[in-house]
Amino acid sequence: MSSQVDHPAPTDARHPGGLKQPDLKTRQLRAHSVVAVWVGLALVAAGAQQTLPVARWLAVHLFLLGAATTAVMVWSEHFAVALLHARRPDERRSDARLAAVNLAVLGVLIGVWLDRPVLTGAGCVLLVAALAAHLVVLVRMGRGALGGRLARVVGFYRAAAAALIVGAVLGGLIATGHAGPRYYAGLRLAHIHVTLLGWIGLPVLGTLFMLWPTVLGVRMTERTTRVARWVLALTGGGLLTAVVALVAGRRWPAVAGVMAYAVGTVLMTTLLARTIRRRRPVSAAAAWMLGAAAGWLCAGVAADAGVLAVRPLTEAGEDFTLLVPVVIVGFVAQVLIGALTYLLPIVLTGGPRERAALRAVLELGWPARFVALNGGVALLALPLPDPVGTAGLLLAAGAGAAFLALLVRVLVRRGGGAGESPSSRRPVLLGTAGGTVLIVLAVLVANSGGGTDHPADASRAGGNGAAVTRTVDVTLAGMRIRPGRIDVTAGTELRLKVTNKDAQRHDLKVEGGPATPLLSPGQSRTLDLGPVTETRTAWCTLPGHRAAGMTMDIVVRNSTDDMAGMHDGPTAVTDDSNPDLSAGFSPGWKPRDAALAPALAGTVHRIELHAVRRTIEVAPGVRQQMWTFGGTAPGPVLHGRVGDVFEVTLVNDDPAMGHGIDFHAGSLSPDRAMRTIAPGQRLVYRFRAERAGAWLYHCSTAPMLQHMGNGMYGAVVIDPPGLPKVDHEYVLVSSELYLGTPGSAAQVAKMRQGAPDAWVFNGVAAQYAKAPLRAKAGQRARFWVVAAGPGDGIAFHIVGTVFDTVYEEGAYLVEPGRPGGSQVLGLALAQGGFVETTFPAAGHYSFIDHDMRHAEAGAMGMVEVSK
Ligand SMILES: [Cu+2]
Repeated sequence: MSSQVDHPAPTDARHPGGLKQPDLKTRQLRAHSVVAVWVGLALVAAGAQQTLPVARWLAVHLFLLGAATTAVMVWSEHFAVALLHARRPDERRSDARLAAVNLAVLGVLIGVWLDRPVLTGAGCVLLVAALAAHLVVLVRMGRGALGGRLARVVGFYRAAAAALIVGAVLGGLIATGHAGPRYYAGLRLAHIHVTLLGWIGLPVLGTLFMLWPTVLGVRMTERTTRVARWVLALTGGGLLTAVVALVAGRRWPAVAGVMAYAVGTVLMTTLLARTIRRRRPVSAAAAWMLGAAAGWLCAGVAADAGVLAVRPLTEAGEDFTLLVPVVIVGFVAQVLIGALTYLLPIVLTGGPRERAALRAVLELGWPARFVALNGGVALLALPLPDPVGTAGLLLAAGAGAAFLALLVRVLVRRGGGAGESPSSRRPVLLGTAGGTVLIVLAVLVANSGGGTDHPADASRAGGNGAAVTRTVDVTLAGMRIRPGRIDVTAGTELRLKVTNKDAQRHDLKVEGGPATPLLSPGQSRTLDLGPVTETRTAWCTLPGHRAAGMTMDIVVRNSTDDMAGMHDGPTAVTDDSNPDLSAGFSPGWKPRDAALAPALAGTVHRIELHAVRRTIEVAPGVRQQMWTFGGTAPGPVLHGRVGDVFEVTLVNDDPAMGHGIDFHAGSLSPDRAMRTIAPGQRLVYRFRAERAGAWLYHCSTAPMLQHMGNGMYGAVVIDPPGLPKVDHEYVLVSSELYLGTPGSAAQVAKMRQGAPDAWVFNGVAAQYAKAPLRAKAGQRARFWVVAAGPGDGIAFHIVGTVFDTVYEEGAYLVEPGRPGGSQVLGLALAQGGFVETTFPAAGHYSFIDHDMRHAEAGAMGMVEVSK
């Protein structure tokens, strides 16, 4: 009978998969056990969605990379032998390849899980090697083999193996952080396409060519061989084009490639349709499901091409995830259910009567299940509001569960069947059980992730047309979440578009709400919070990151609040959370010149200082109202020599508050000179600088904690007699920075607790990290330092240097020509001094407060030393 040649696997129905050989059975059993283990782990990961940072990634990869890869490897080799009538490859080598693939997958999964790029990379390399070996076997098998009319189908398996090799390389680049933010989106899209449409899609497509006619109970049409060749060329070639284009970031060739793939699937579906004859199919249920599955693949791929055509590639990644339910549930899971419905009765029974009885059980209520499954997929795929999407999920899951129940019933009944050798059935039973779990998992995976994949459009939700939808861009970078606070009106439908702009990975978890997966650099994800009715926090779940400051507040205001709308806009700027020091300063921002201006000429210096409030950029992108002397915080540096007289006129230009001034450099009765003057008043403060040193001046009005904490301080530098000239002379006034409304309870509480938002040099956090001081190798530099507080002193240190001169509070502690050196200028509050050093070579020398709590929160800068 010629059909023996035409459709070898299914028509060789008593022994599909050649299960006659006992050793093969054992191997199949082993392989299926491995698949089942992967699936079980995937279920655990899918269930742990909200608690584990990479749970969703793990669930998807345990399912598709672990379980599906093992299954595809085993079955593609098996079917290839049958289709080509070739000799079975060496078993030990087959087992070795399979073991290598599983080991590789394990390495990749653990590597990503523990964030060990080396392990991930090694896993990818091993995976590529094992798949290359698999591909070589599939290619060699074709040589000299007799081949049948469906030998062409083996081409699909070869293309699939090549696809996974490409997918593994791309995935490896992404997972090990080699993609880089610029190419990230394109590489990720290419990775998803090549694995889903190539590794999973192509073998299923190929297998359909032989499964379909047998399900219908007809001979395949004459044109099958030709069509198979065309379909392979279109899908394989199209996919290759799309992947190359996506990697290169070129949209239109990618669209063309996906369109070609779509045309290939349509061509195949057309062939399936032409094969339909008037006679009753062997299994109408299986036929309908396989047909619908092919339809979903066509629809999914066409929609994918549409998404790529209208959306920038950087955003298409999010939309593509919407197609996952279509491909995994509509196509893969449905093919699986259809195939099992047809194959199981053939596999499990001996005679036609028994077979018909069993088929009747498996087809029980199939029209309803068919409608539920496909209706569910449709609801999941369409951009419908959430209740409808959930209904779709329940429908699809219900259909899967119903089939599972029927399977269990069949398997339990068959378990006690007479005339059957239980051991010969075991592999099949296990494979079947694995397959059904796959279906359930597919539904789970496709829709897990805290609703982030669901296209629920919040603005369309419910009948409440008044609901406001707001999308806020949230960035993760430099141990900060920005904005640090989002103010919303109660009931606002809030969406967070979370982007990781850091070099390391982060995620974002909303209290009692959804969480993003662990985001690699450049990756972004949208969290749909739905209507927000109470204040919540959000944070990065990685160990220590929350404590380091990666938190965000979502603050709900009543809609009647007259503040409503004040913070609306894409980036509601925080006013009281720790600044993001990795961010850039606003355009036009200038650092405060740290160079010490020459001493004032003459011996009497008349200076007018205005007490005035100013809003200043005190940290990257953070503006804060400061109370200042002369419009800057710290106020101007007064530089003179011993014996100079300073006549400072303080003018209080503050609209509402009294201020005074206290110069530590002078010695005089405080009563009149340091009195508080009312707004609009003037005060002359006259002192003679009788001793050298770096002195503090500050506001003398109570509460001084607040006046100083809000910026009212400065330095007076009086050169010691005979001070040698140096190449560079800098002044750095250290202080704390307290954000928030000046004088507010919250801000003052931070001052009292000694919990500043930042520590700063010359008033601005990290300013000399962004705008380094400059020097040349071998040059000598002097750093004057004054500790203004109001709460913390300083341990001033310059990384990579030794101080050969230390002048602390009026005396030399260390001088050149003596053996001792110094590493730190330690100043208690209100103390001052200077250090000198010579930069030994070109390089970047950080200067810091060696109290690392201070350094890491802004008290750091850089001296860039050139040759
Ligand atoms: Cu004051």
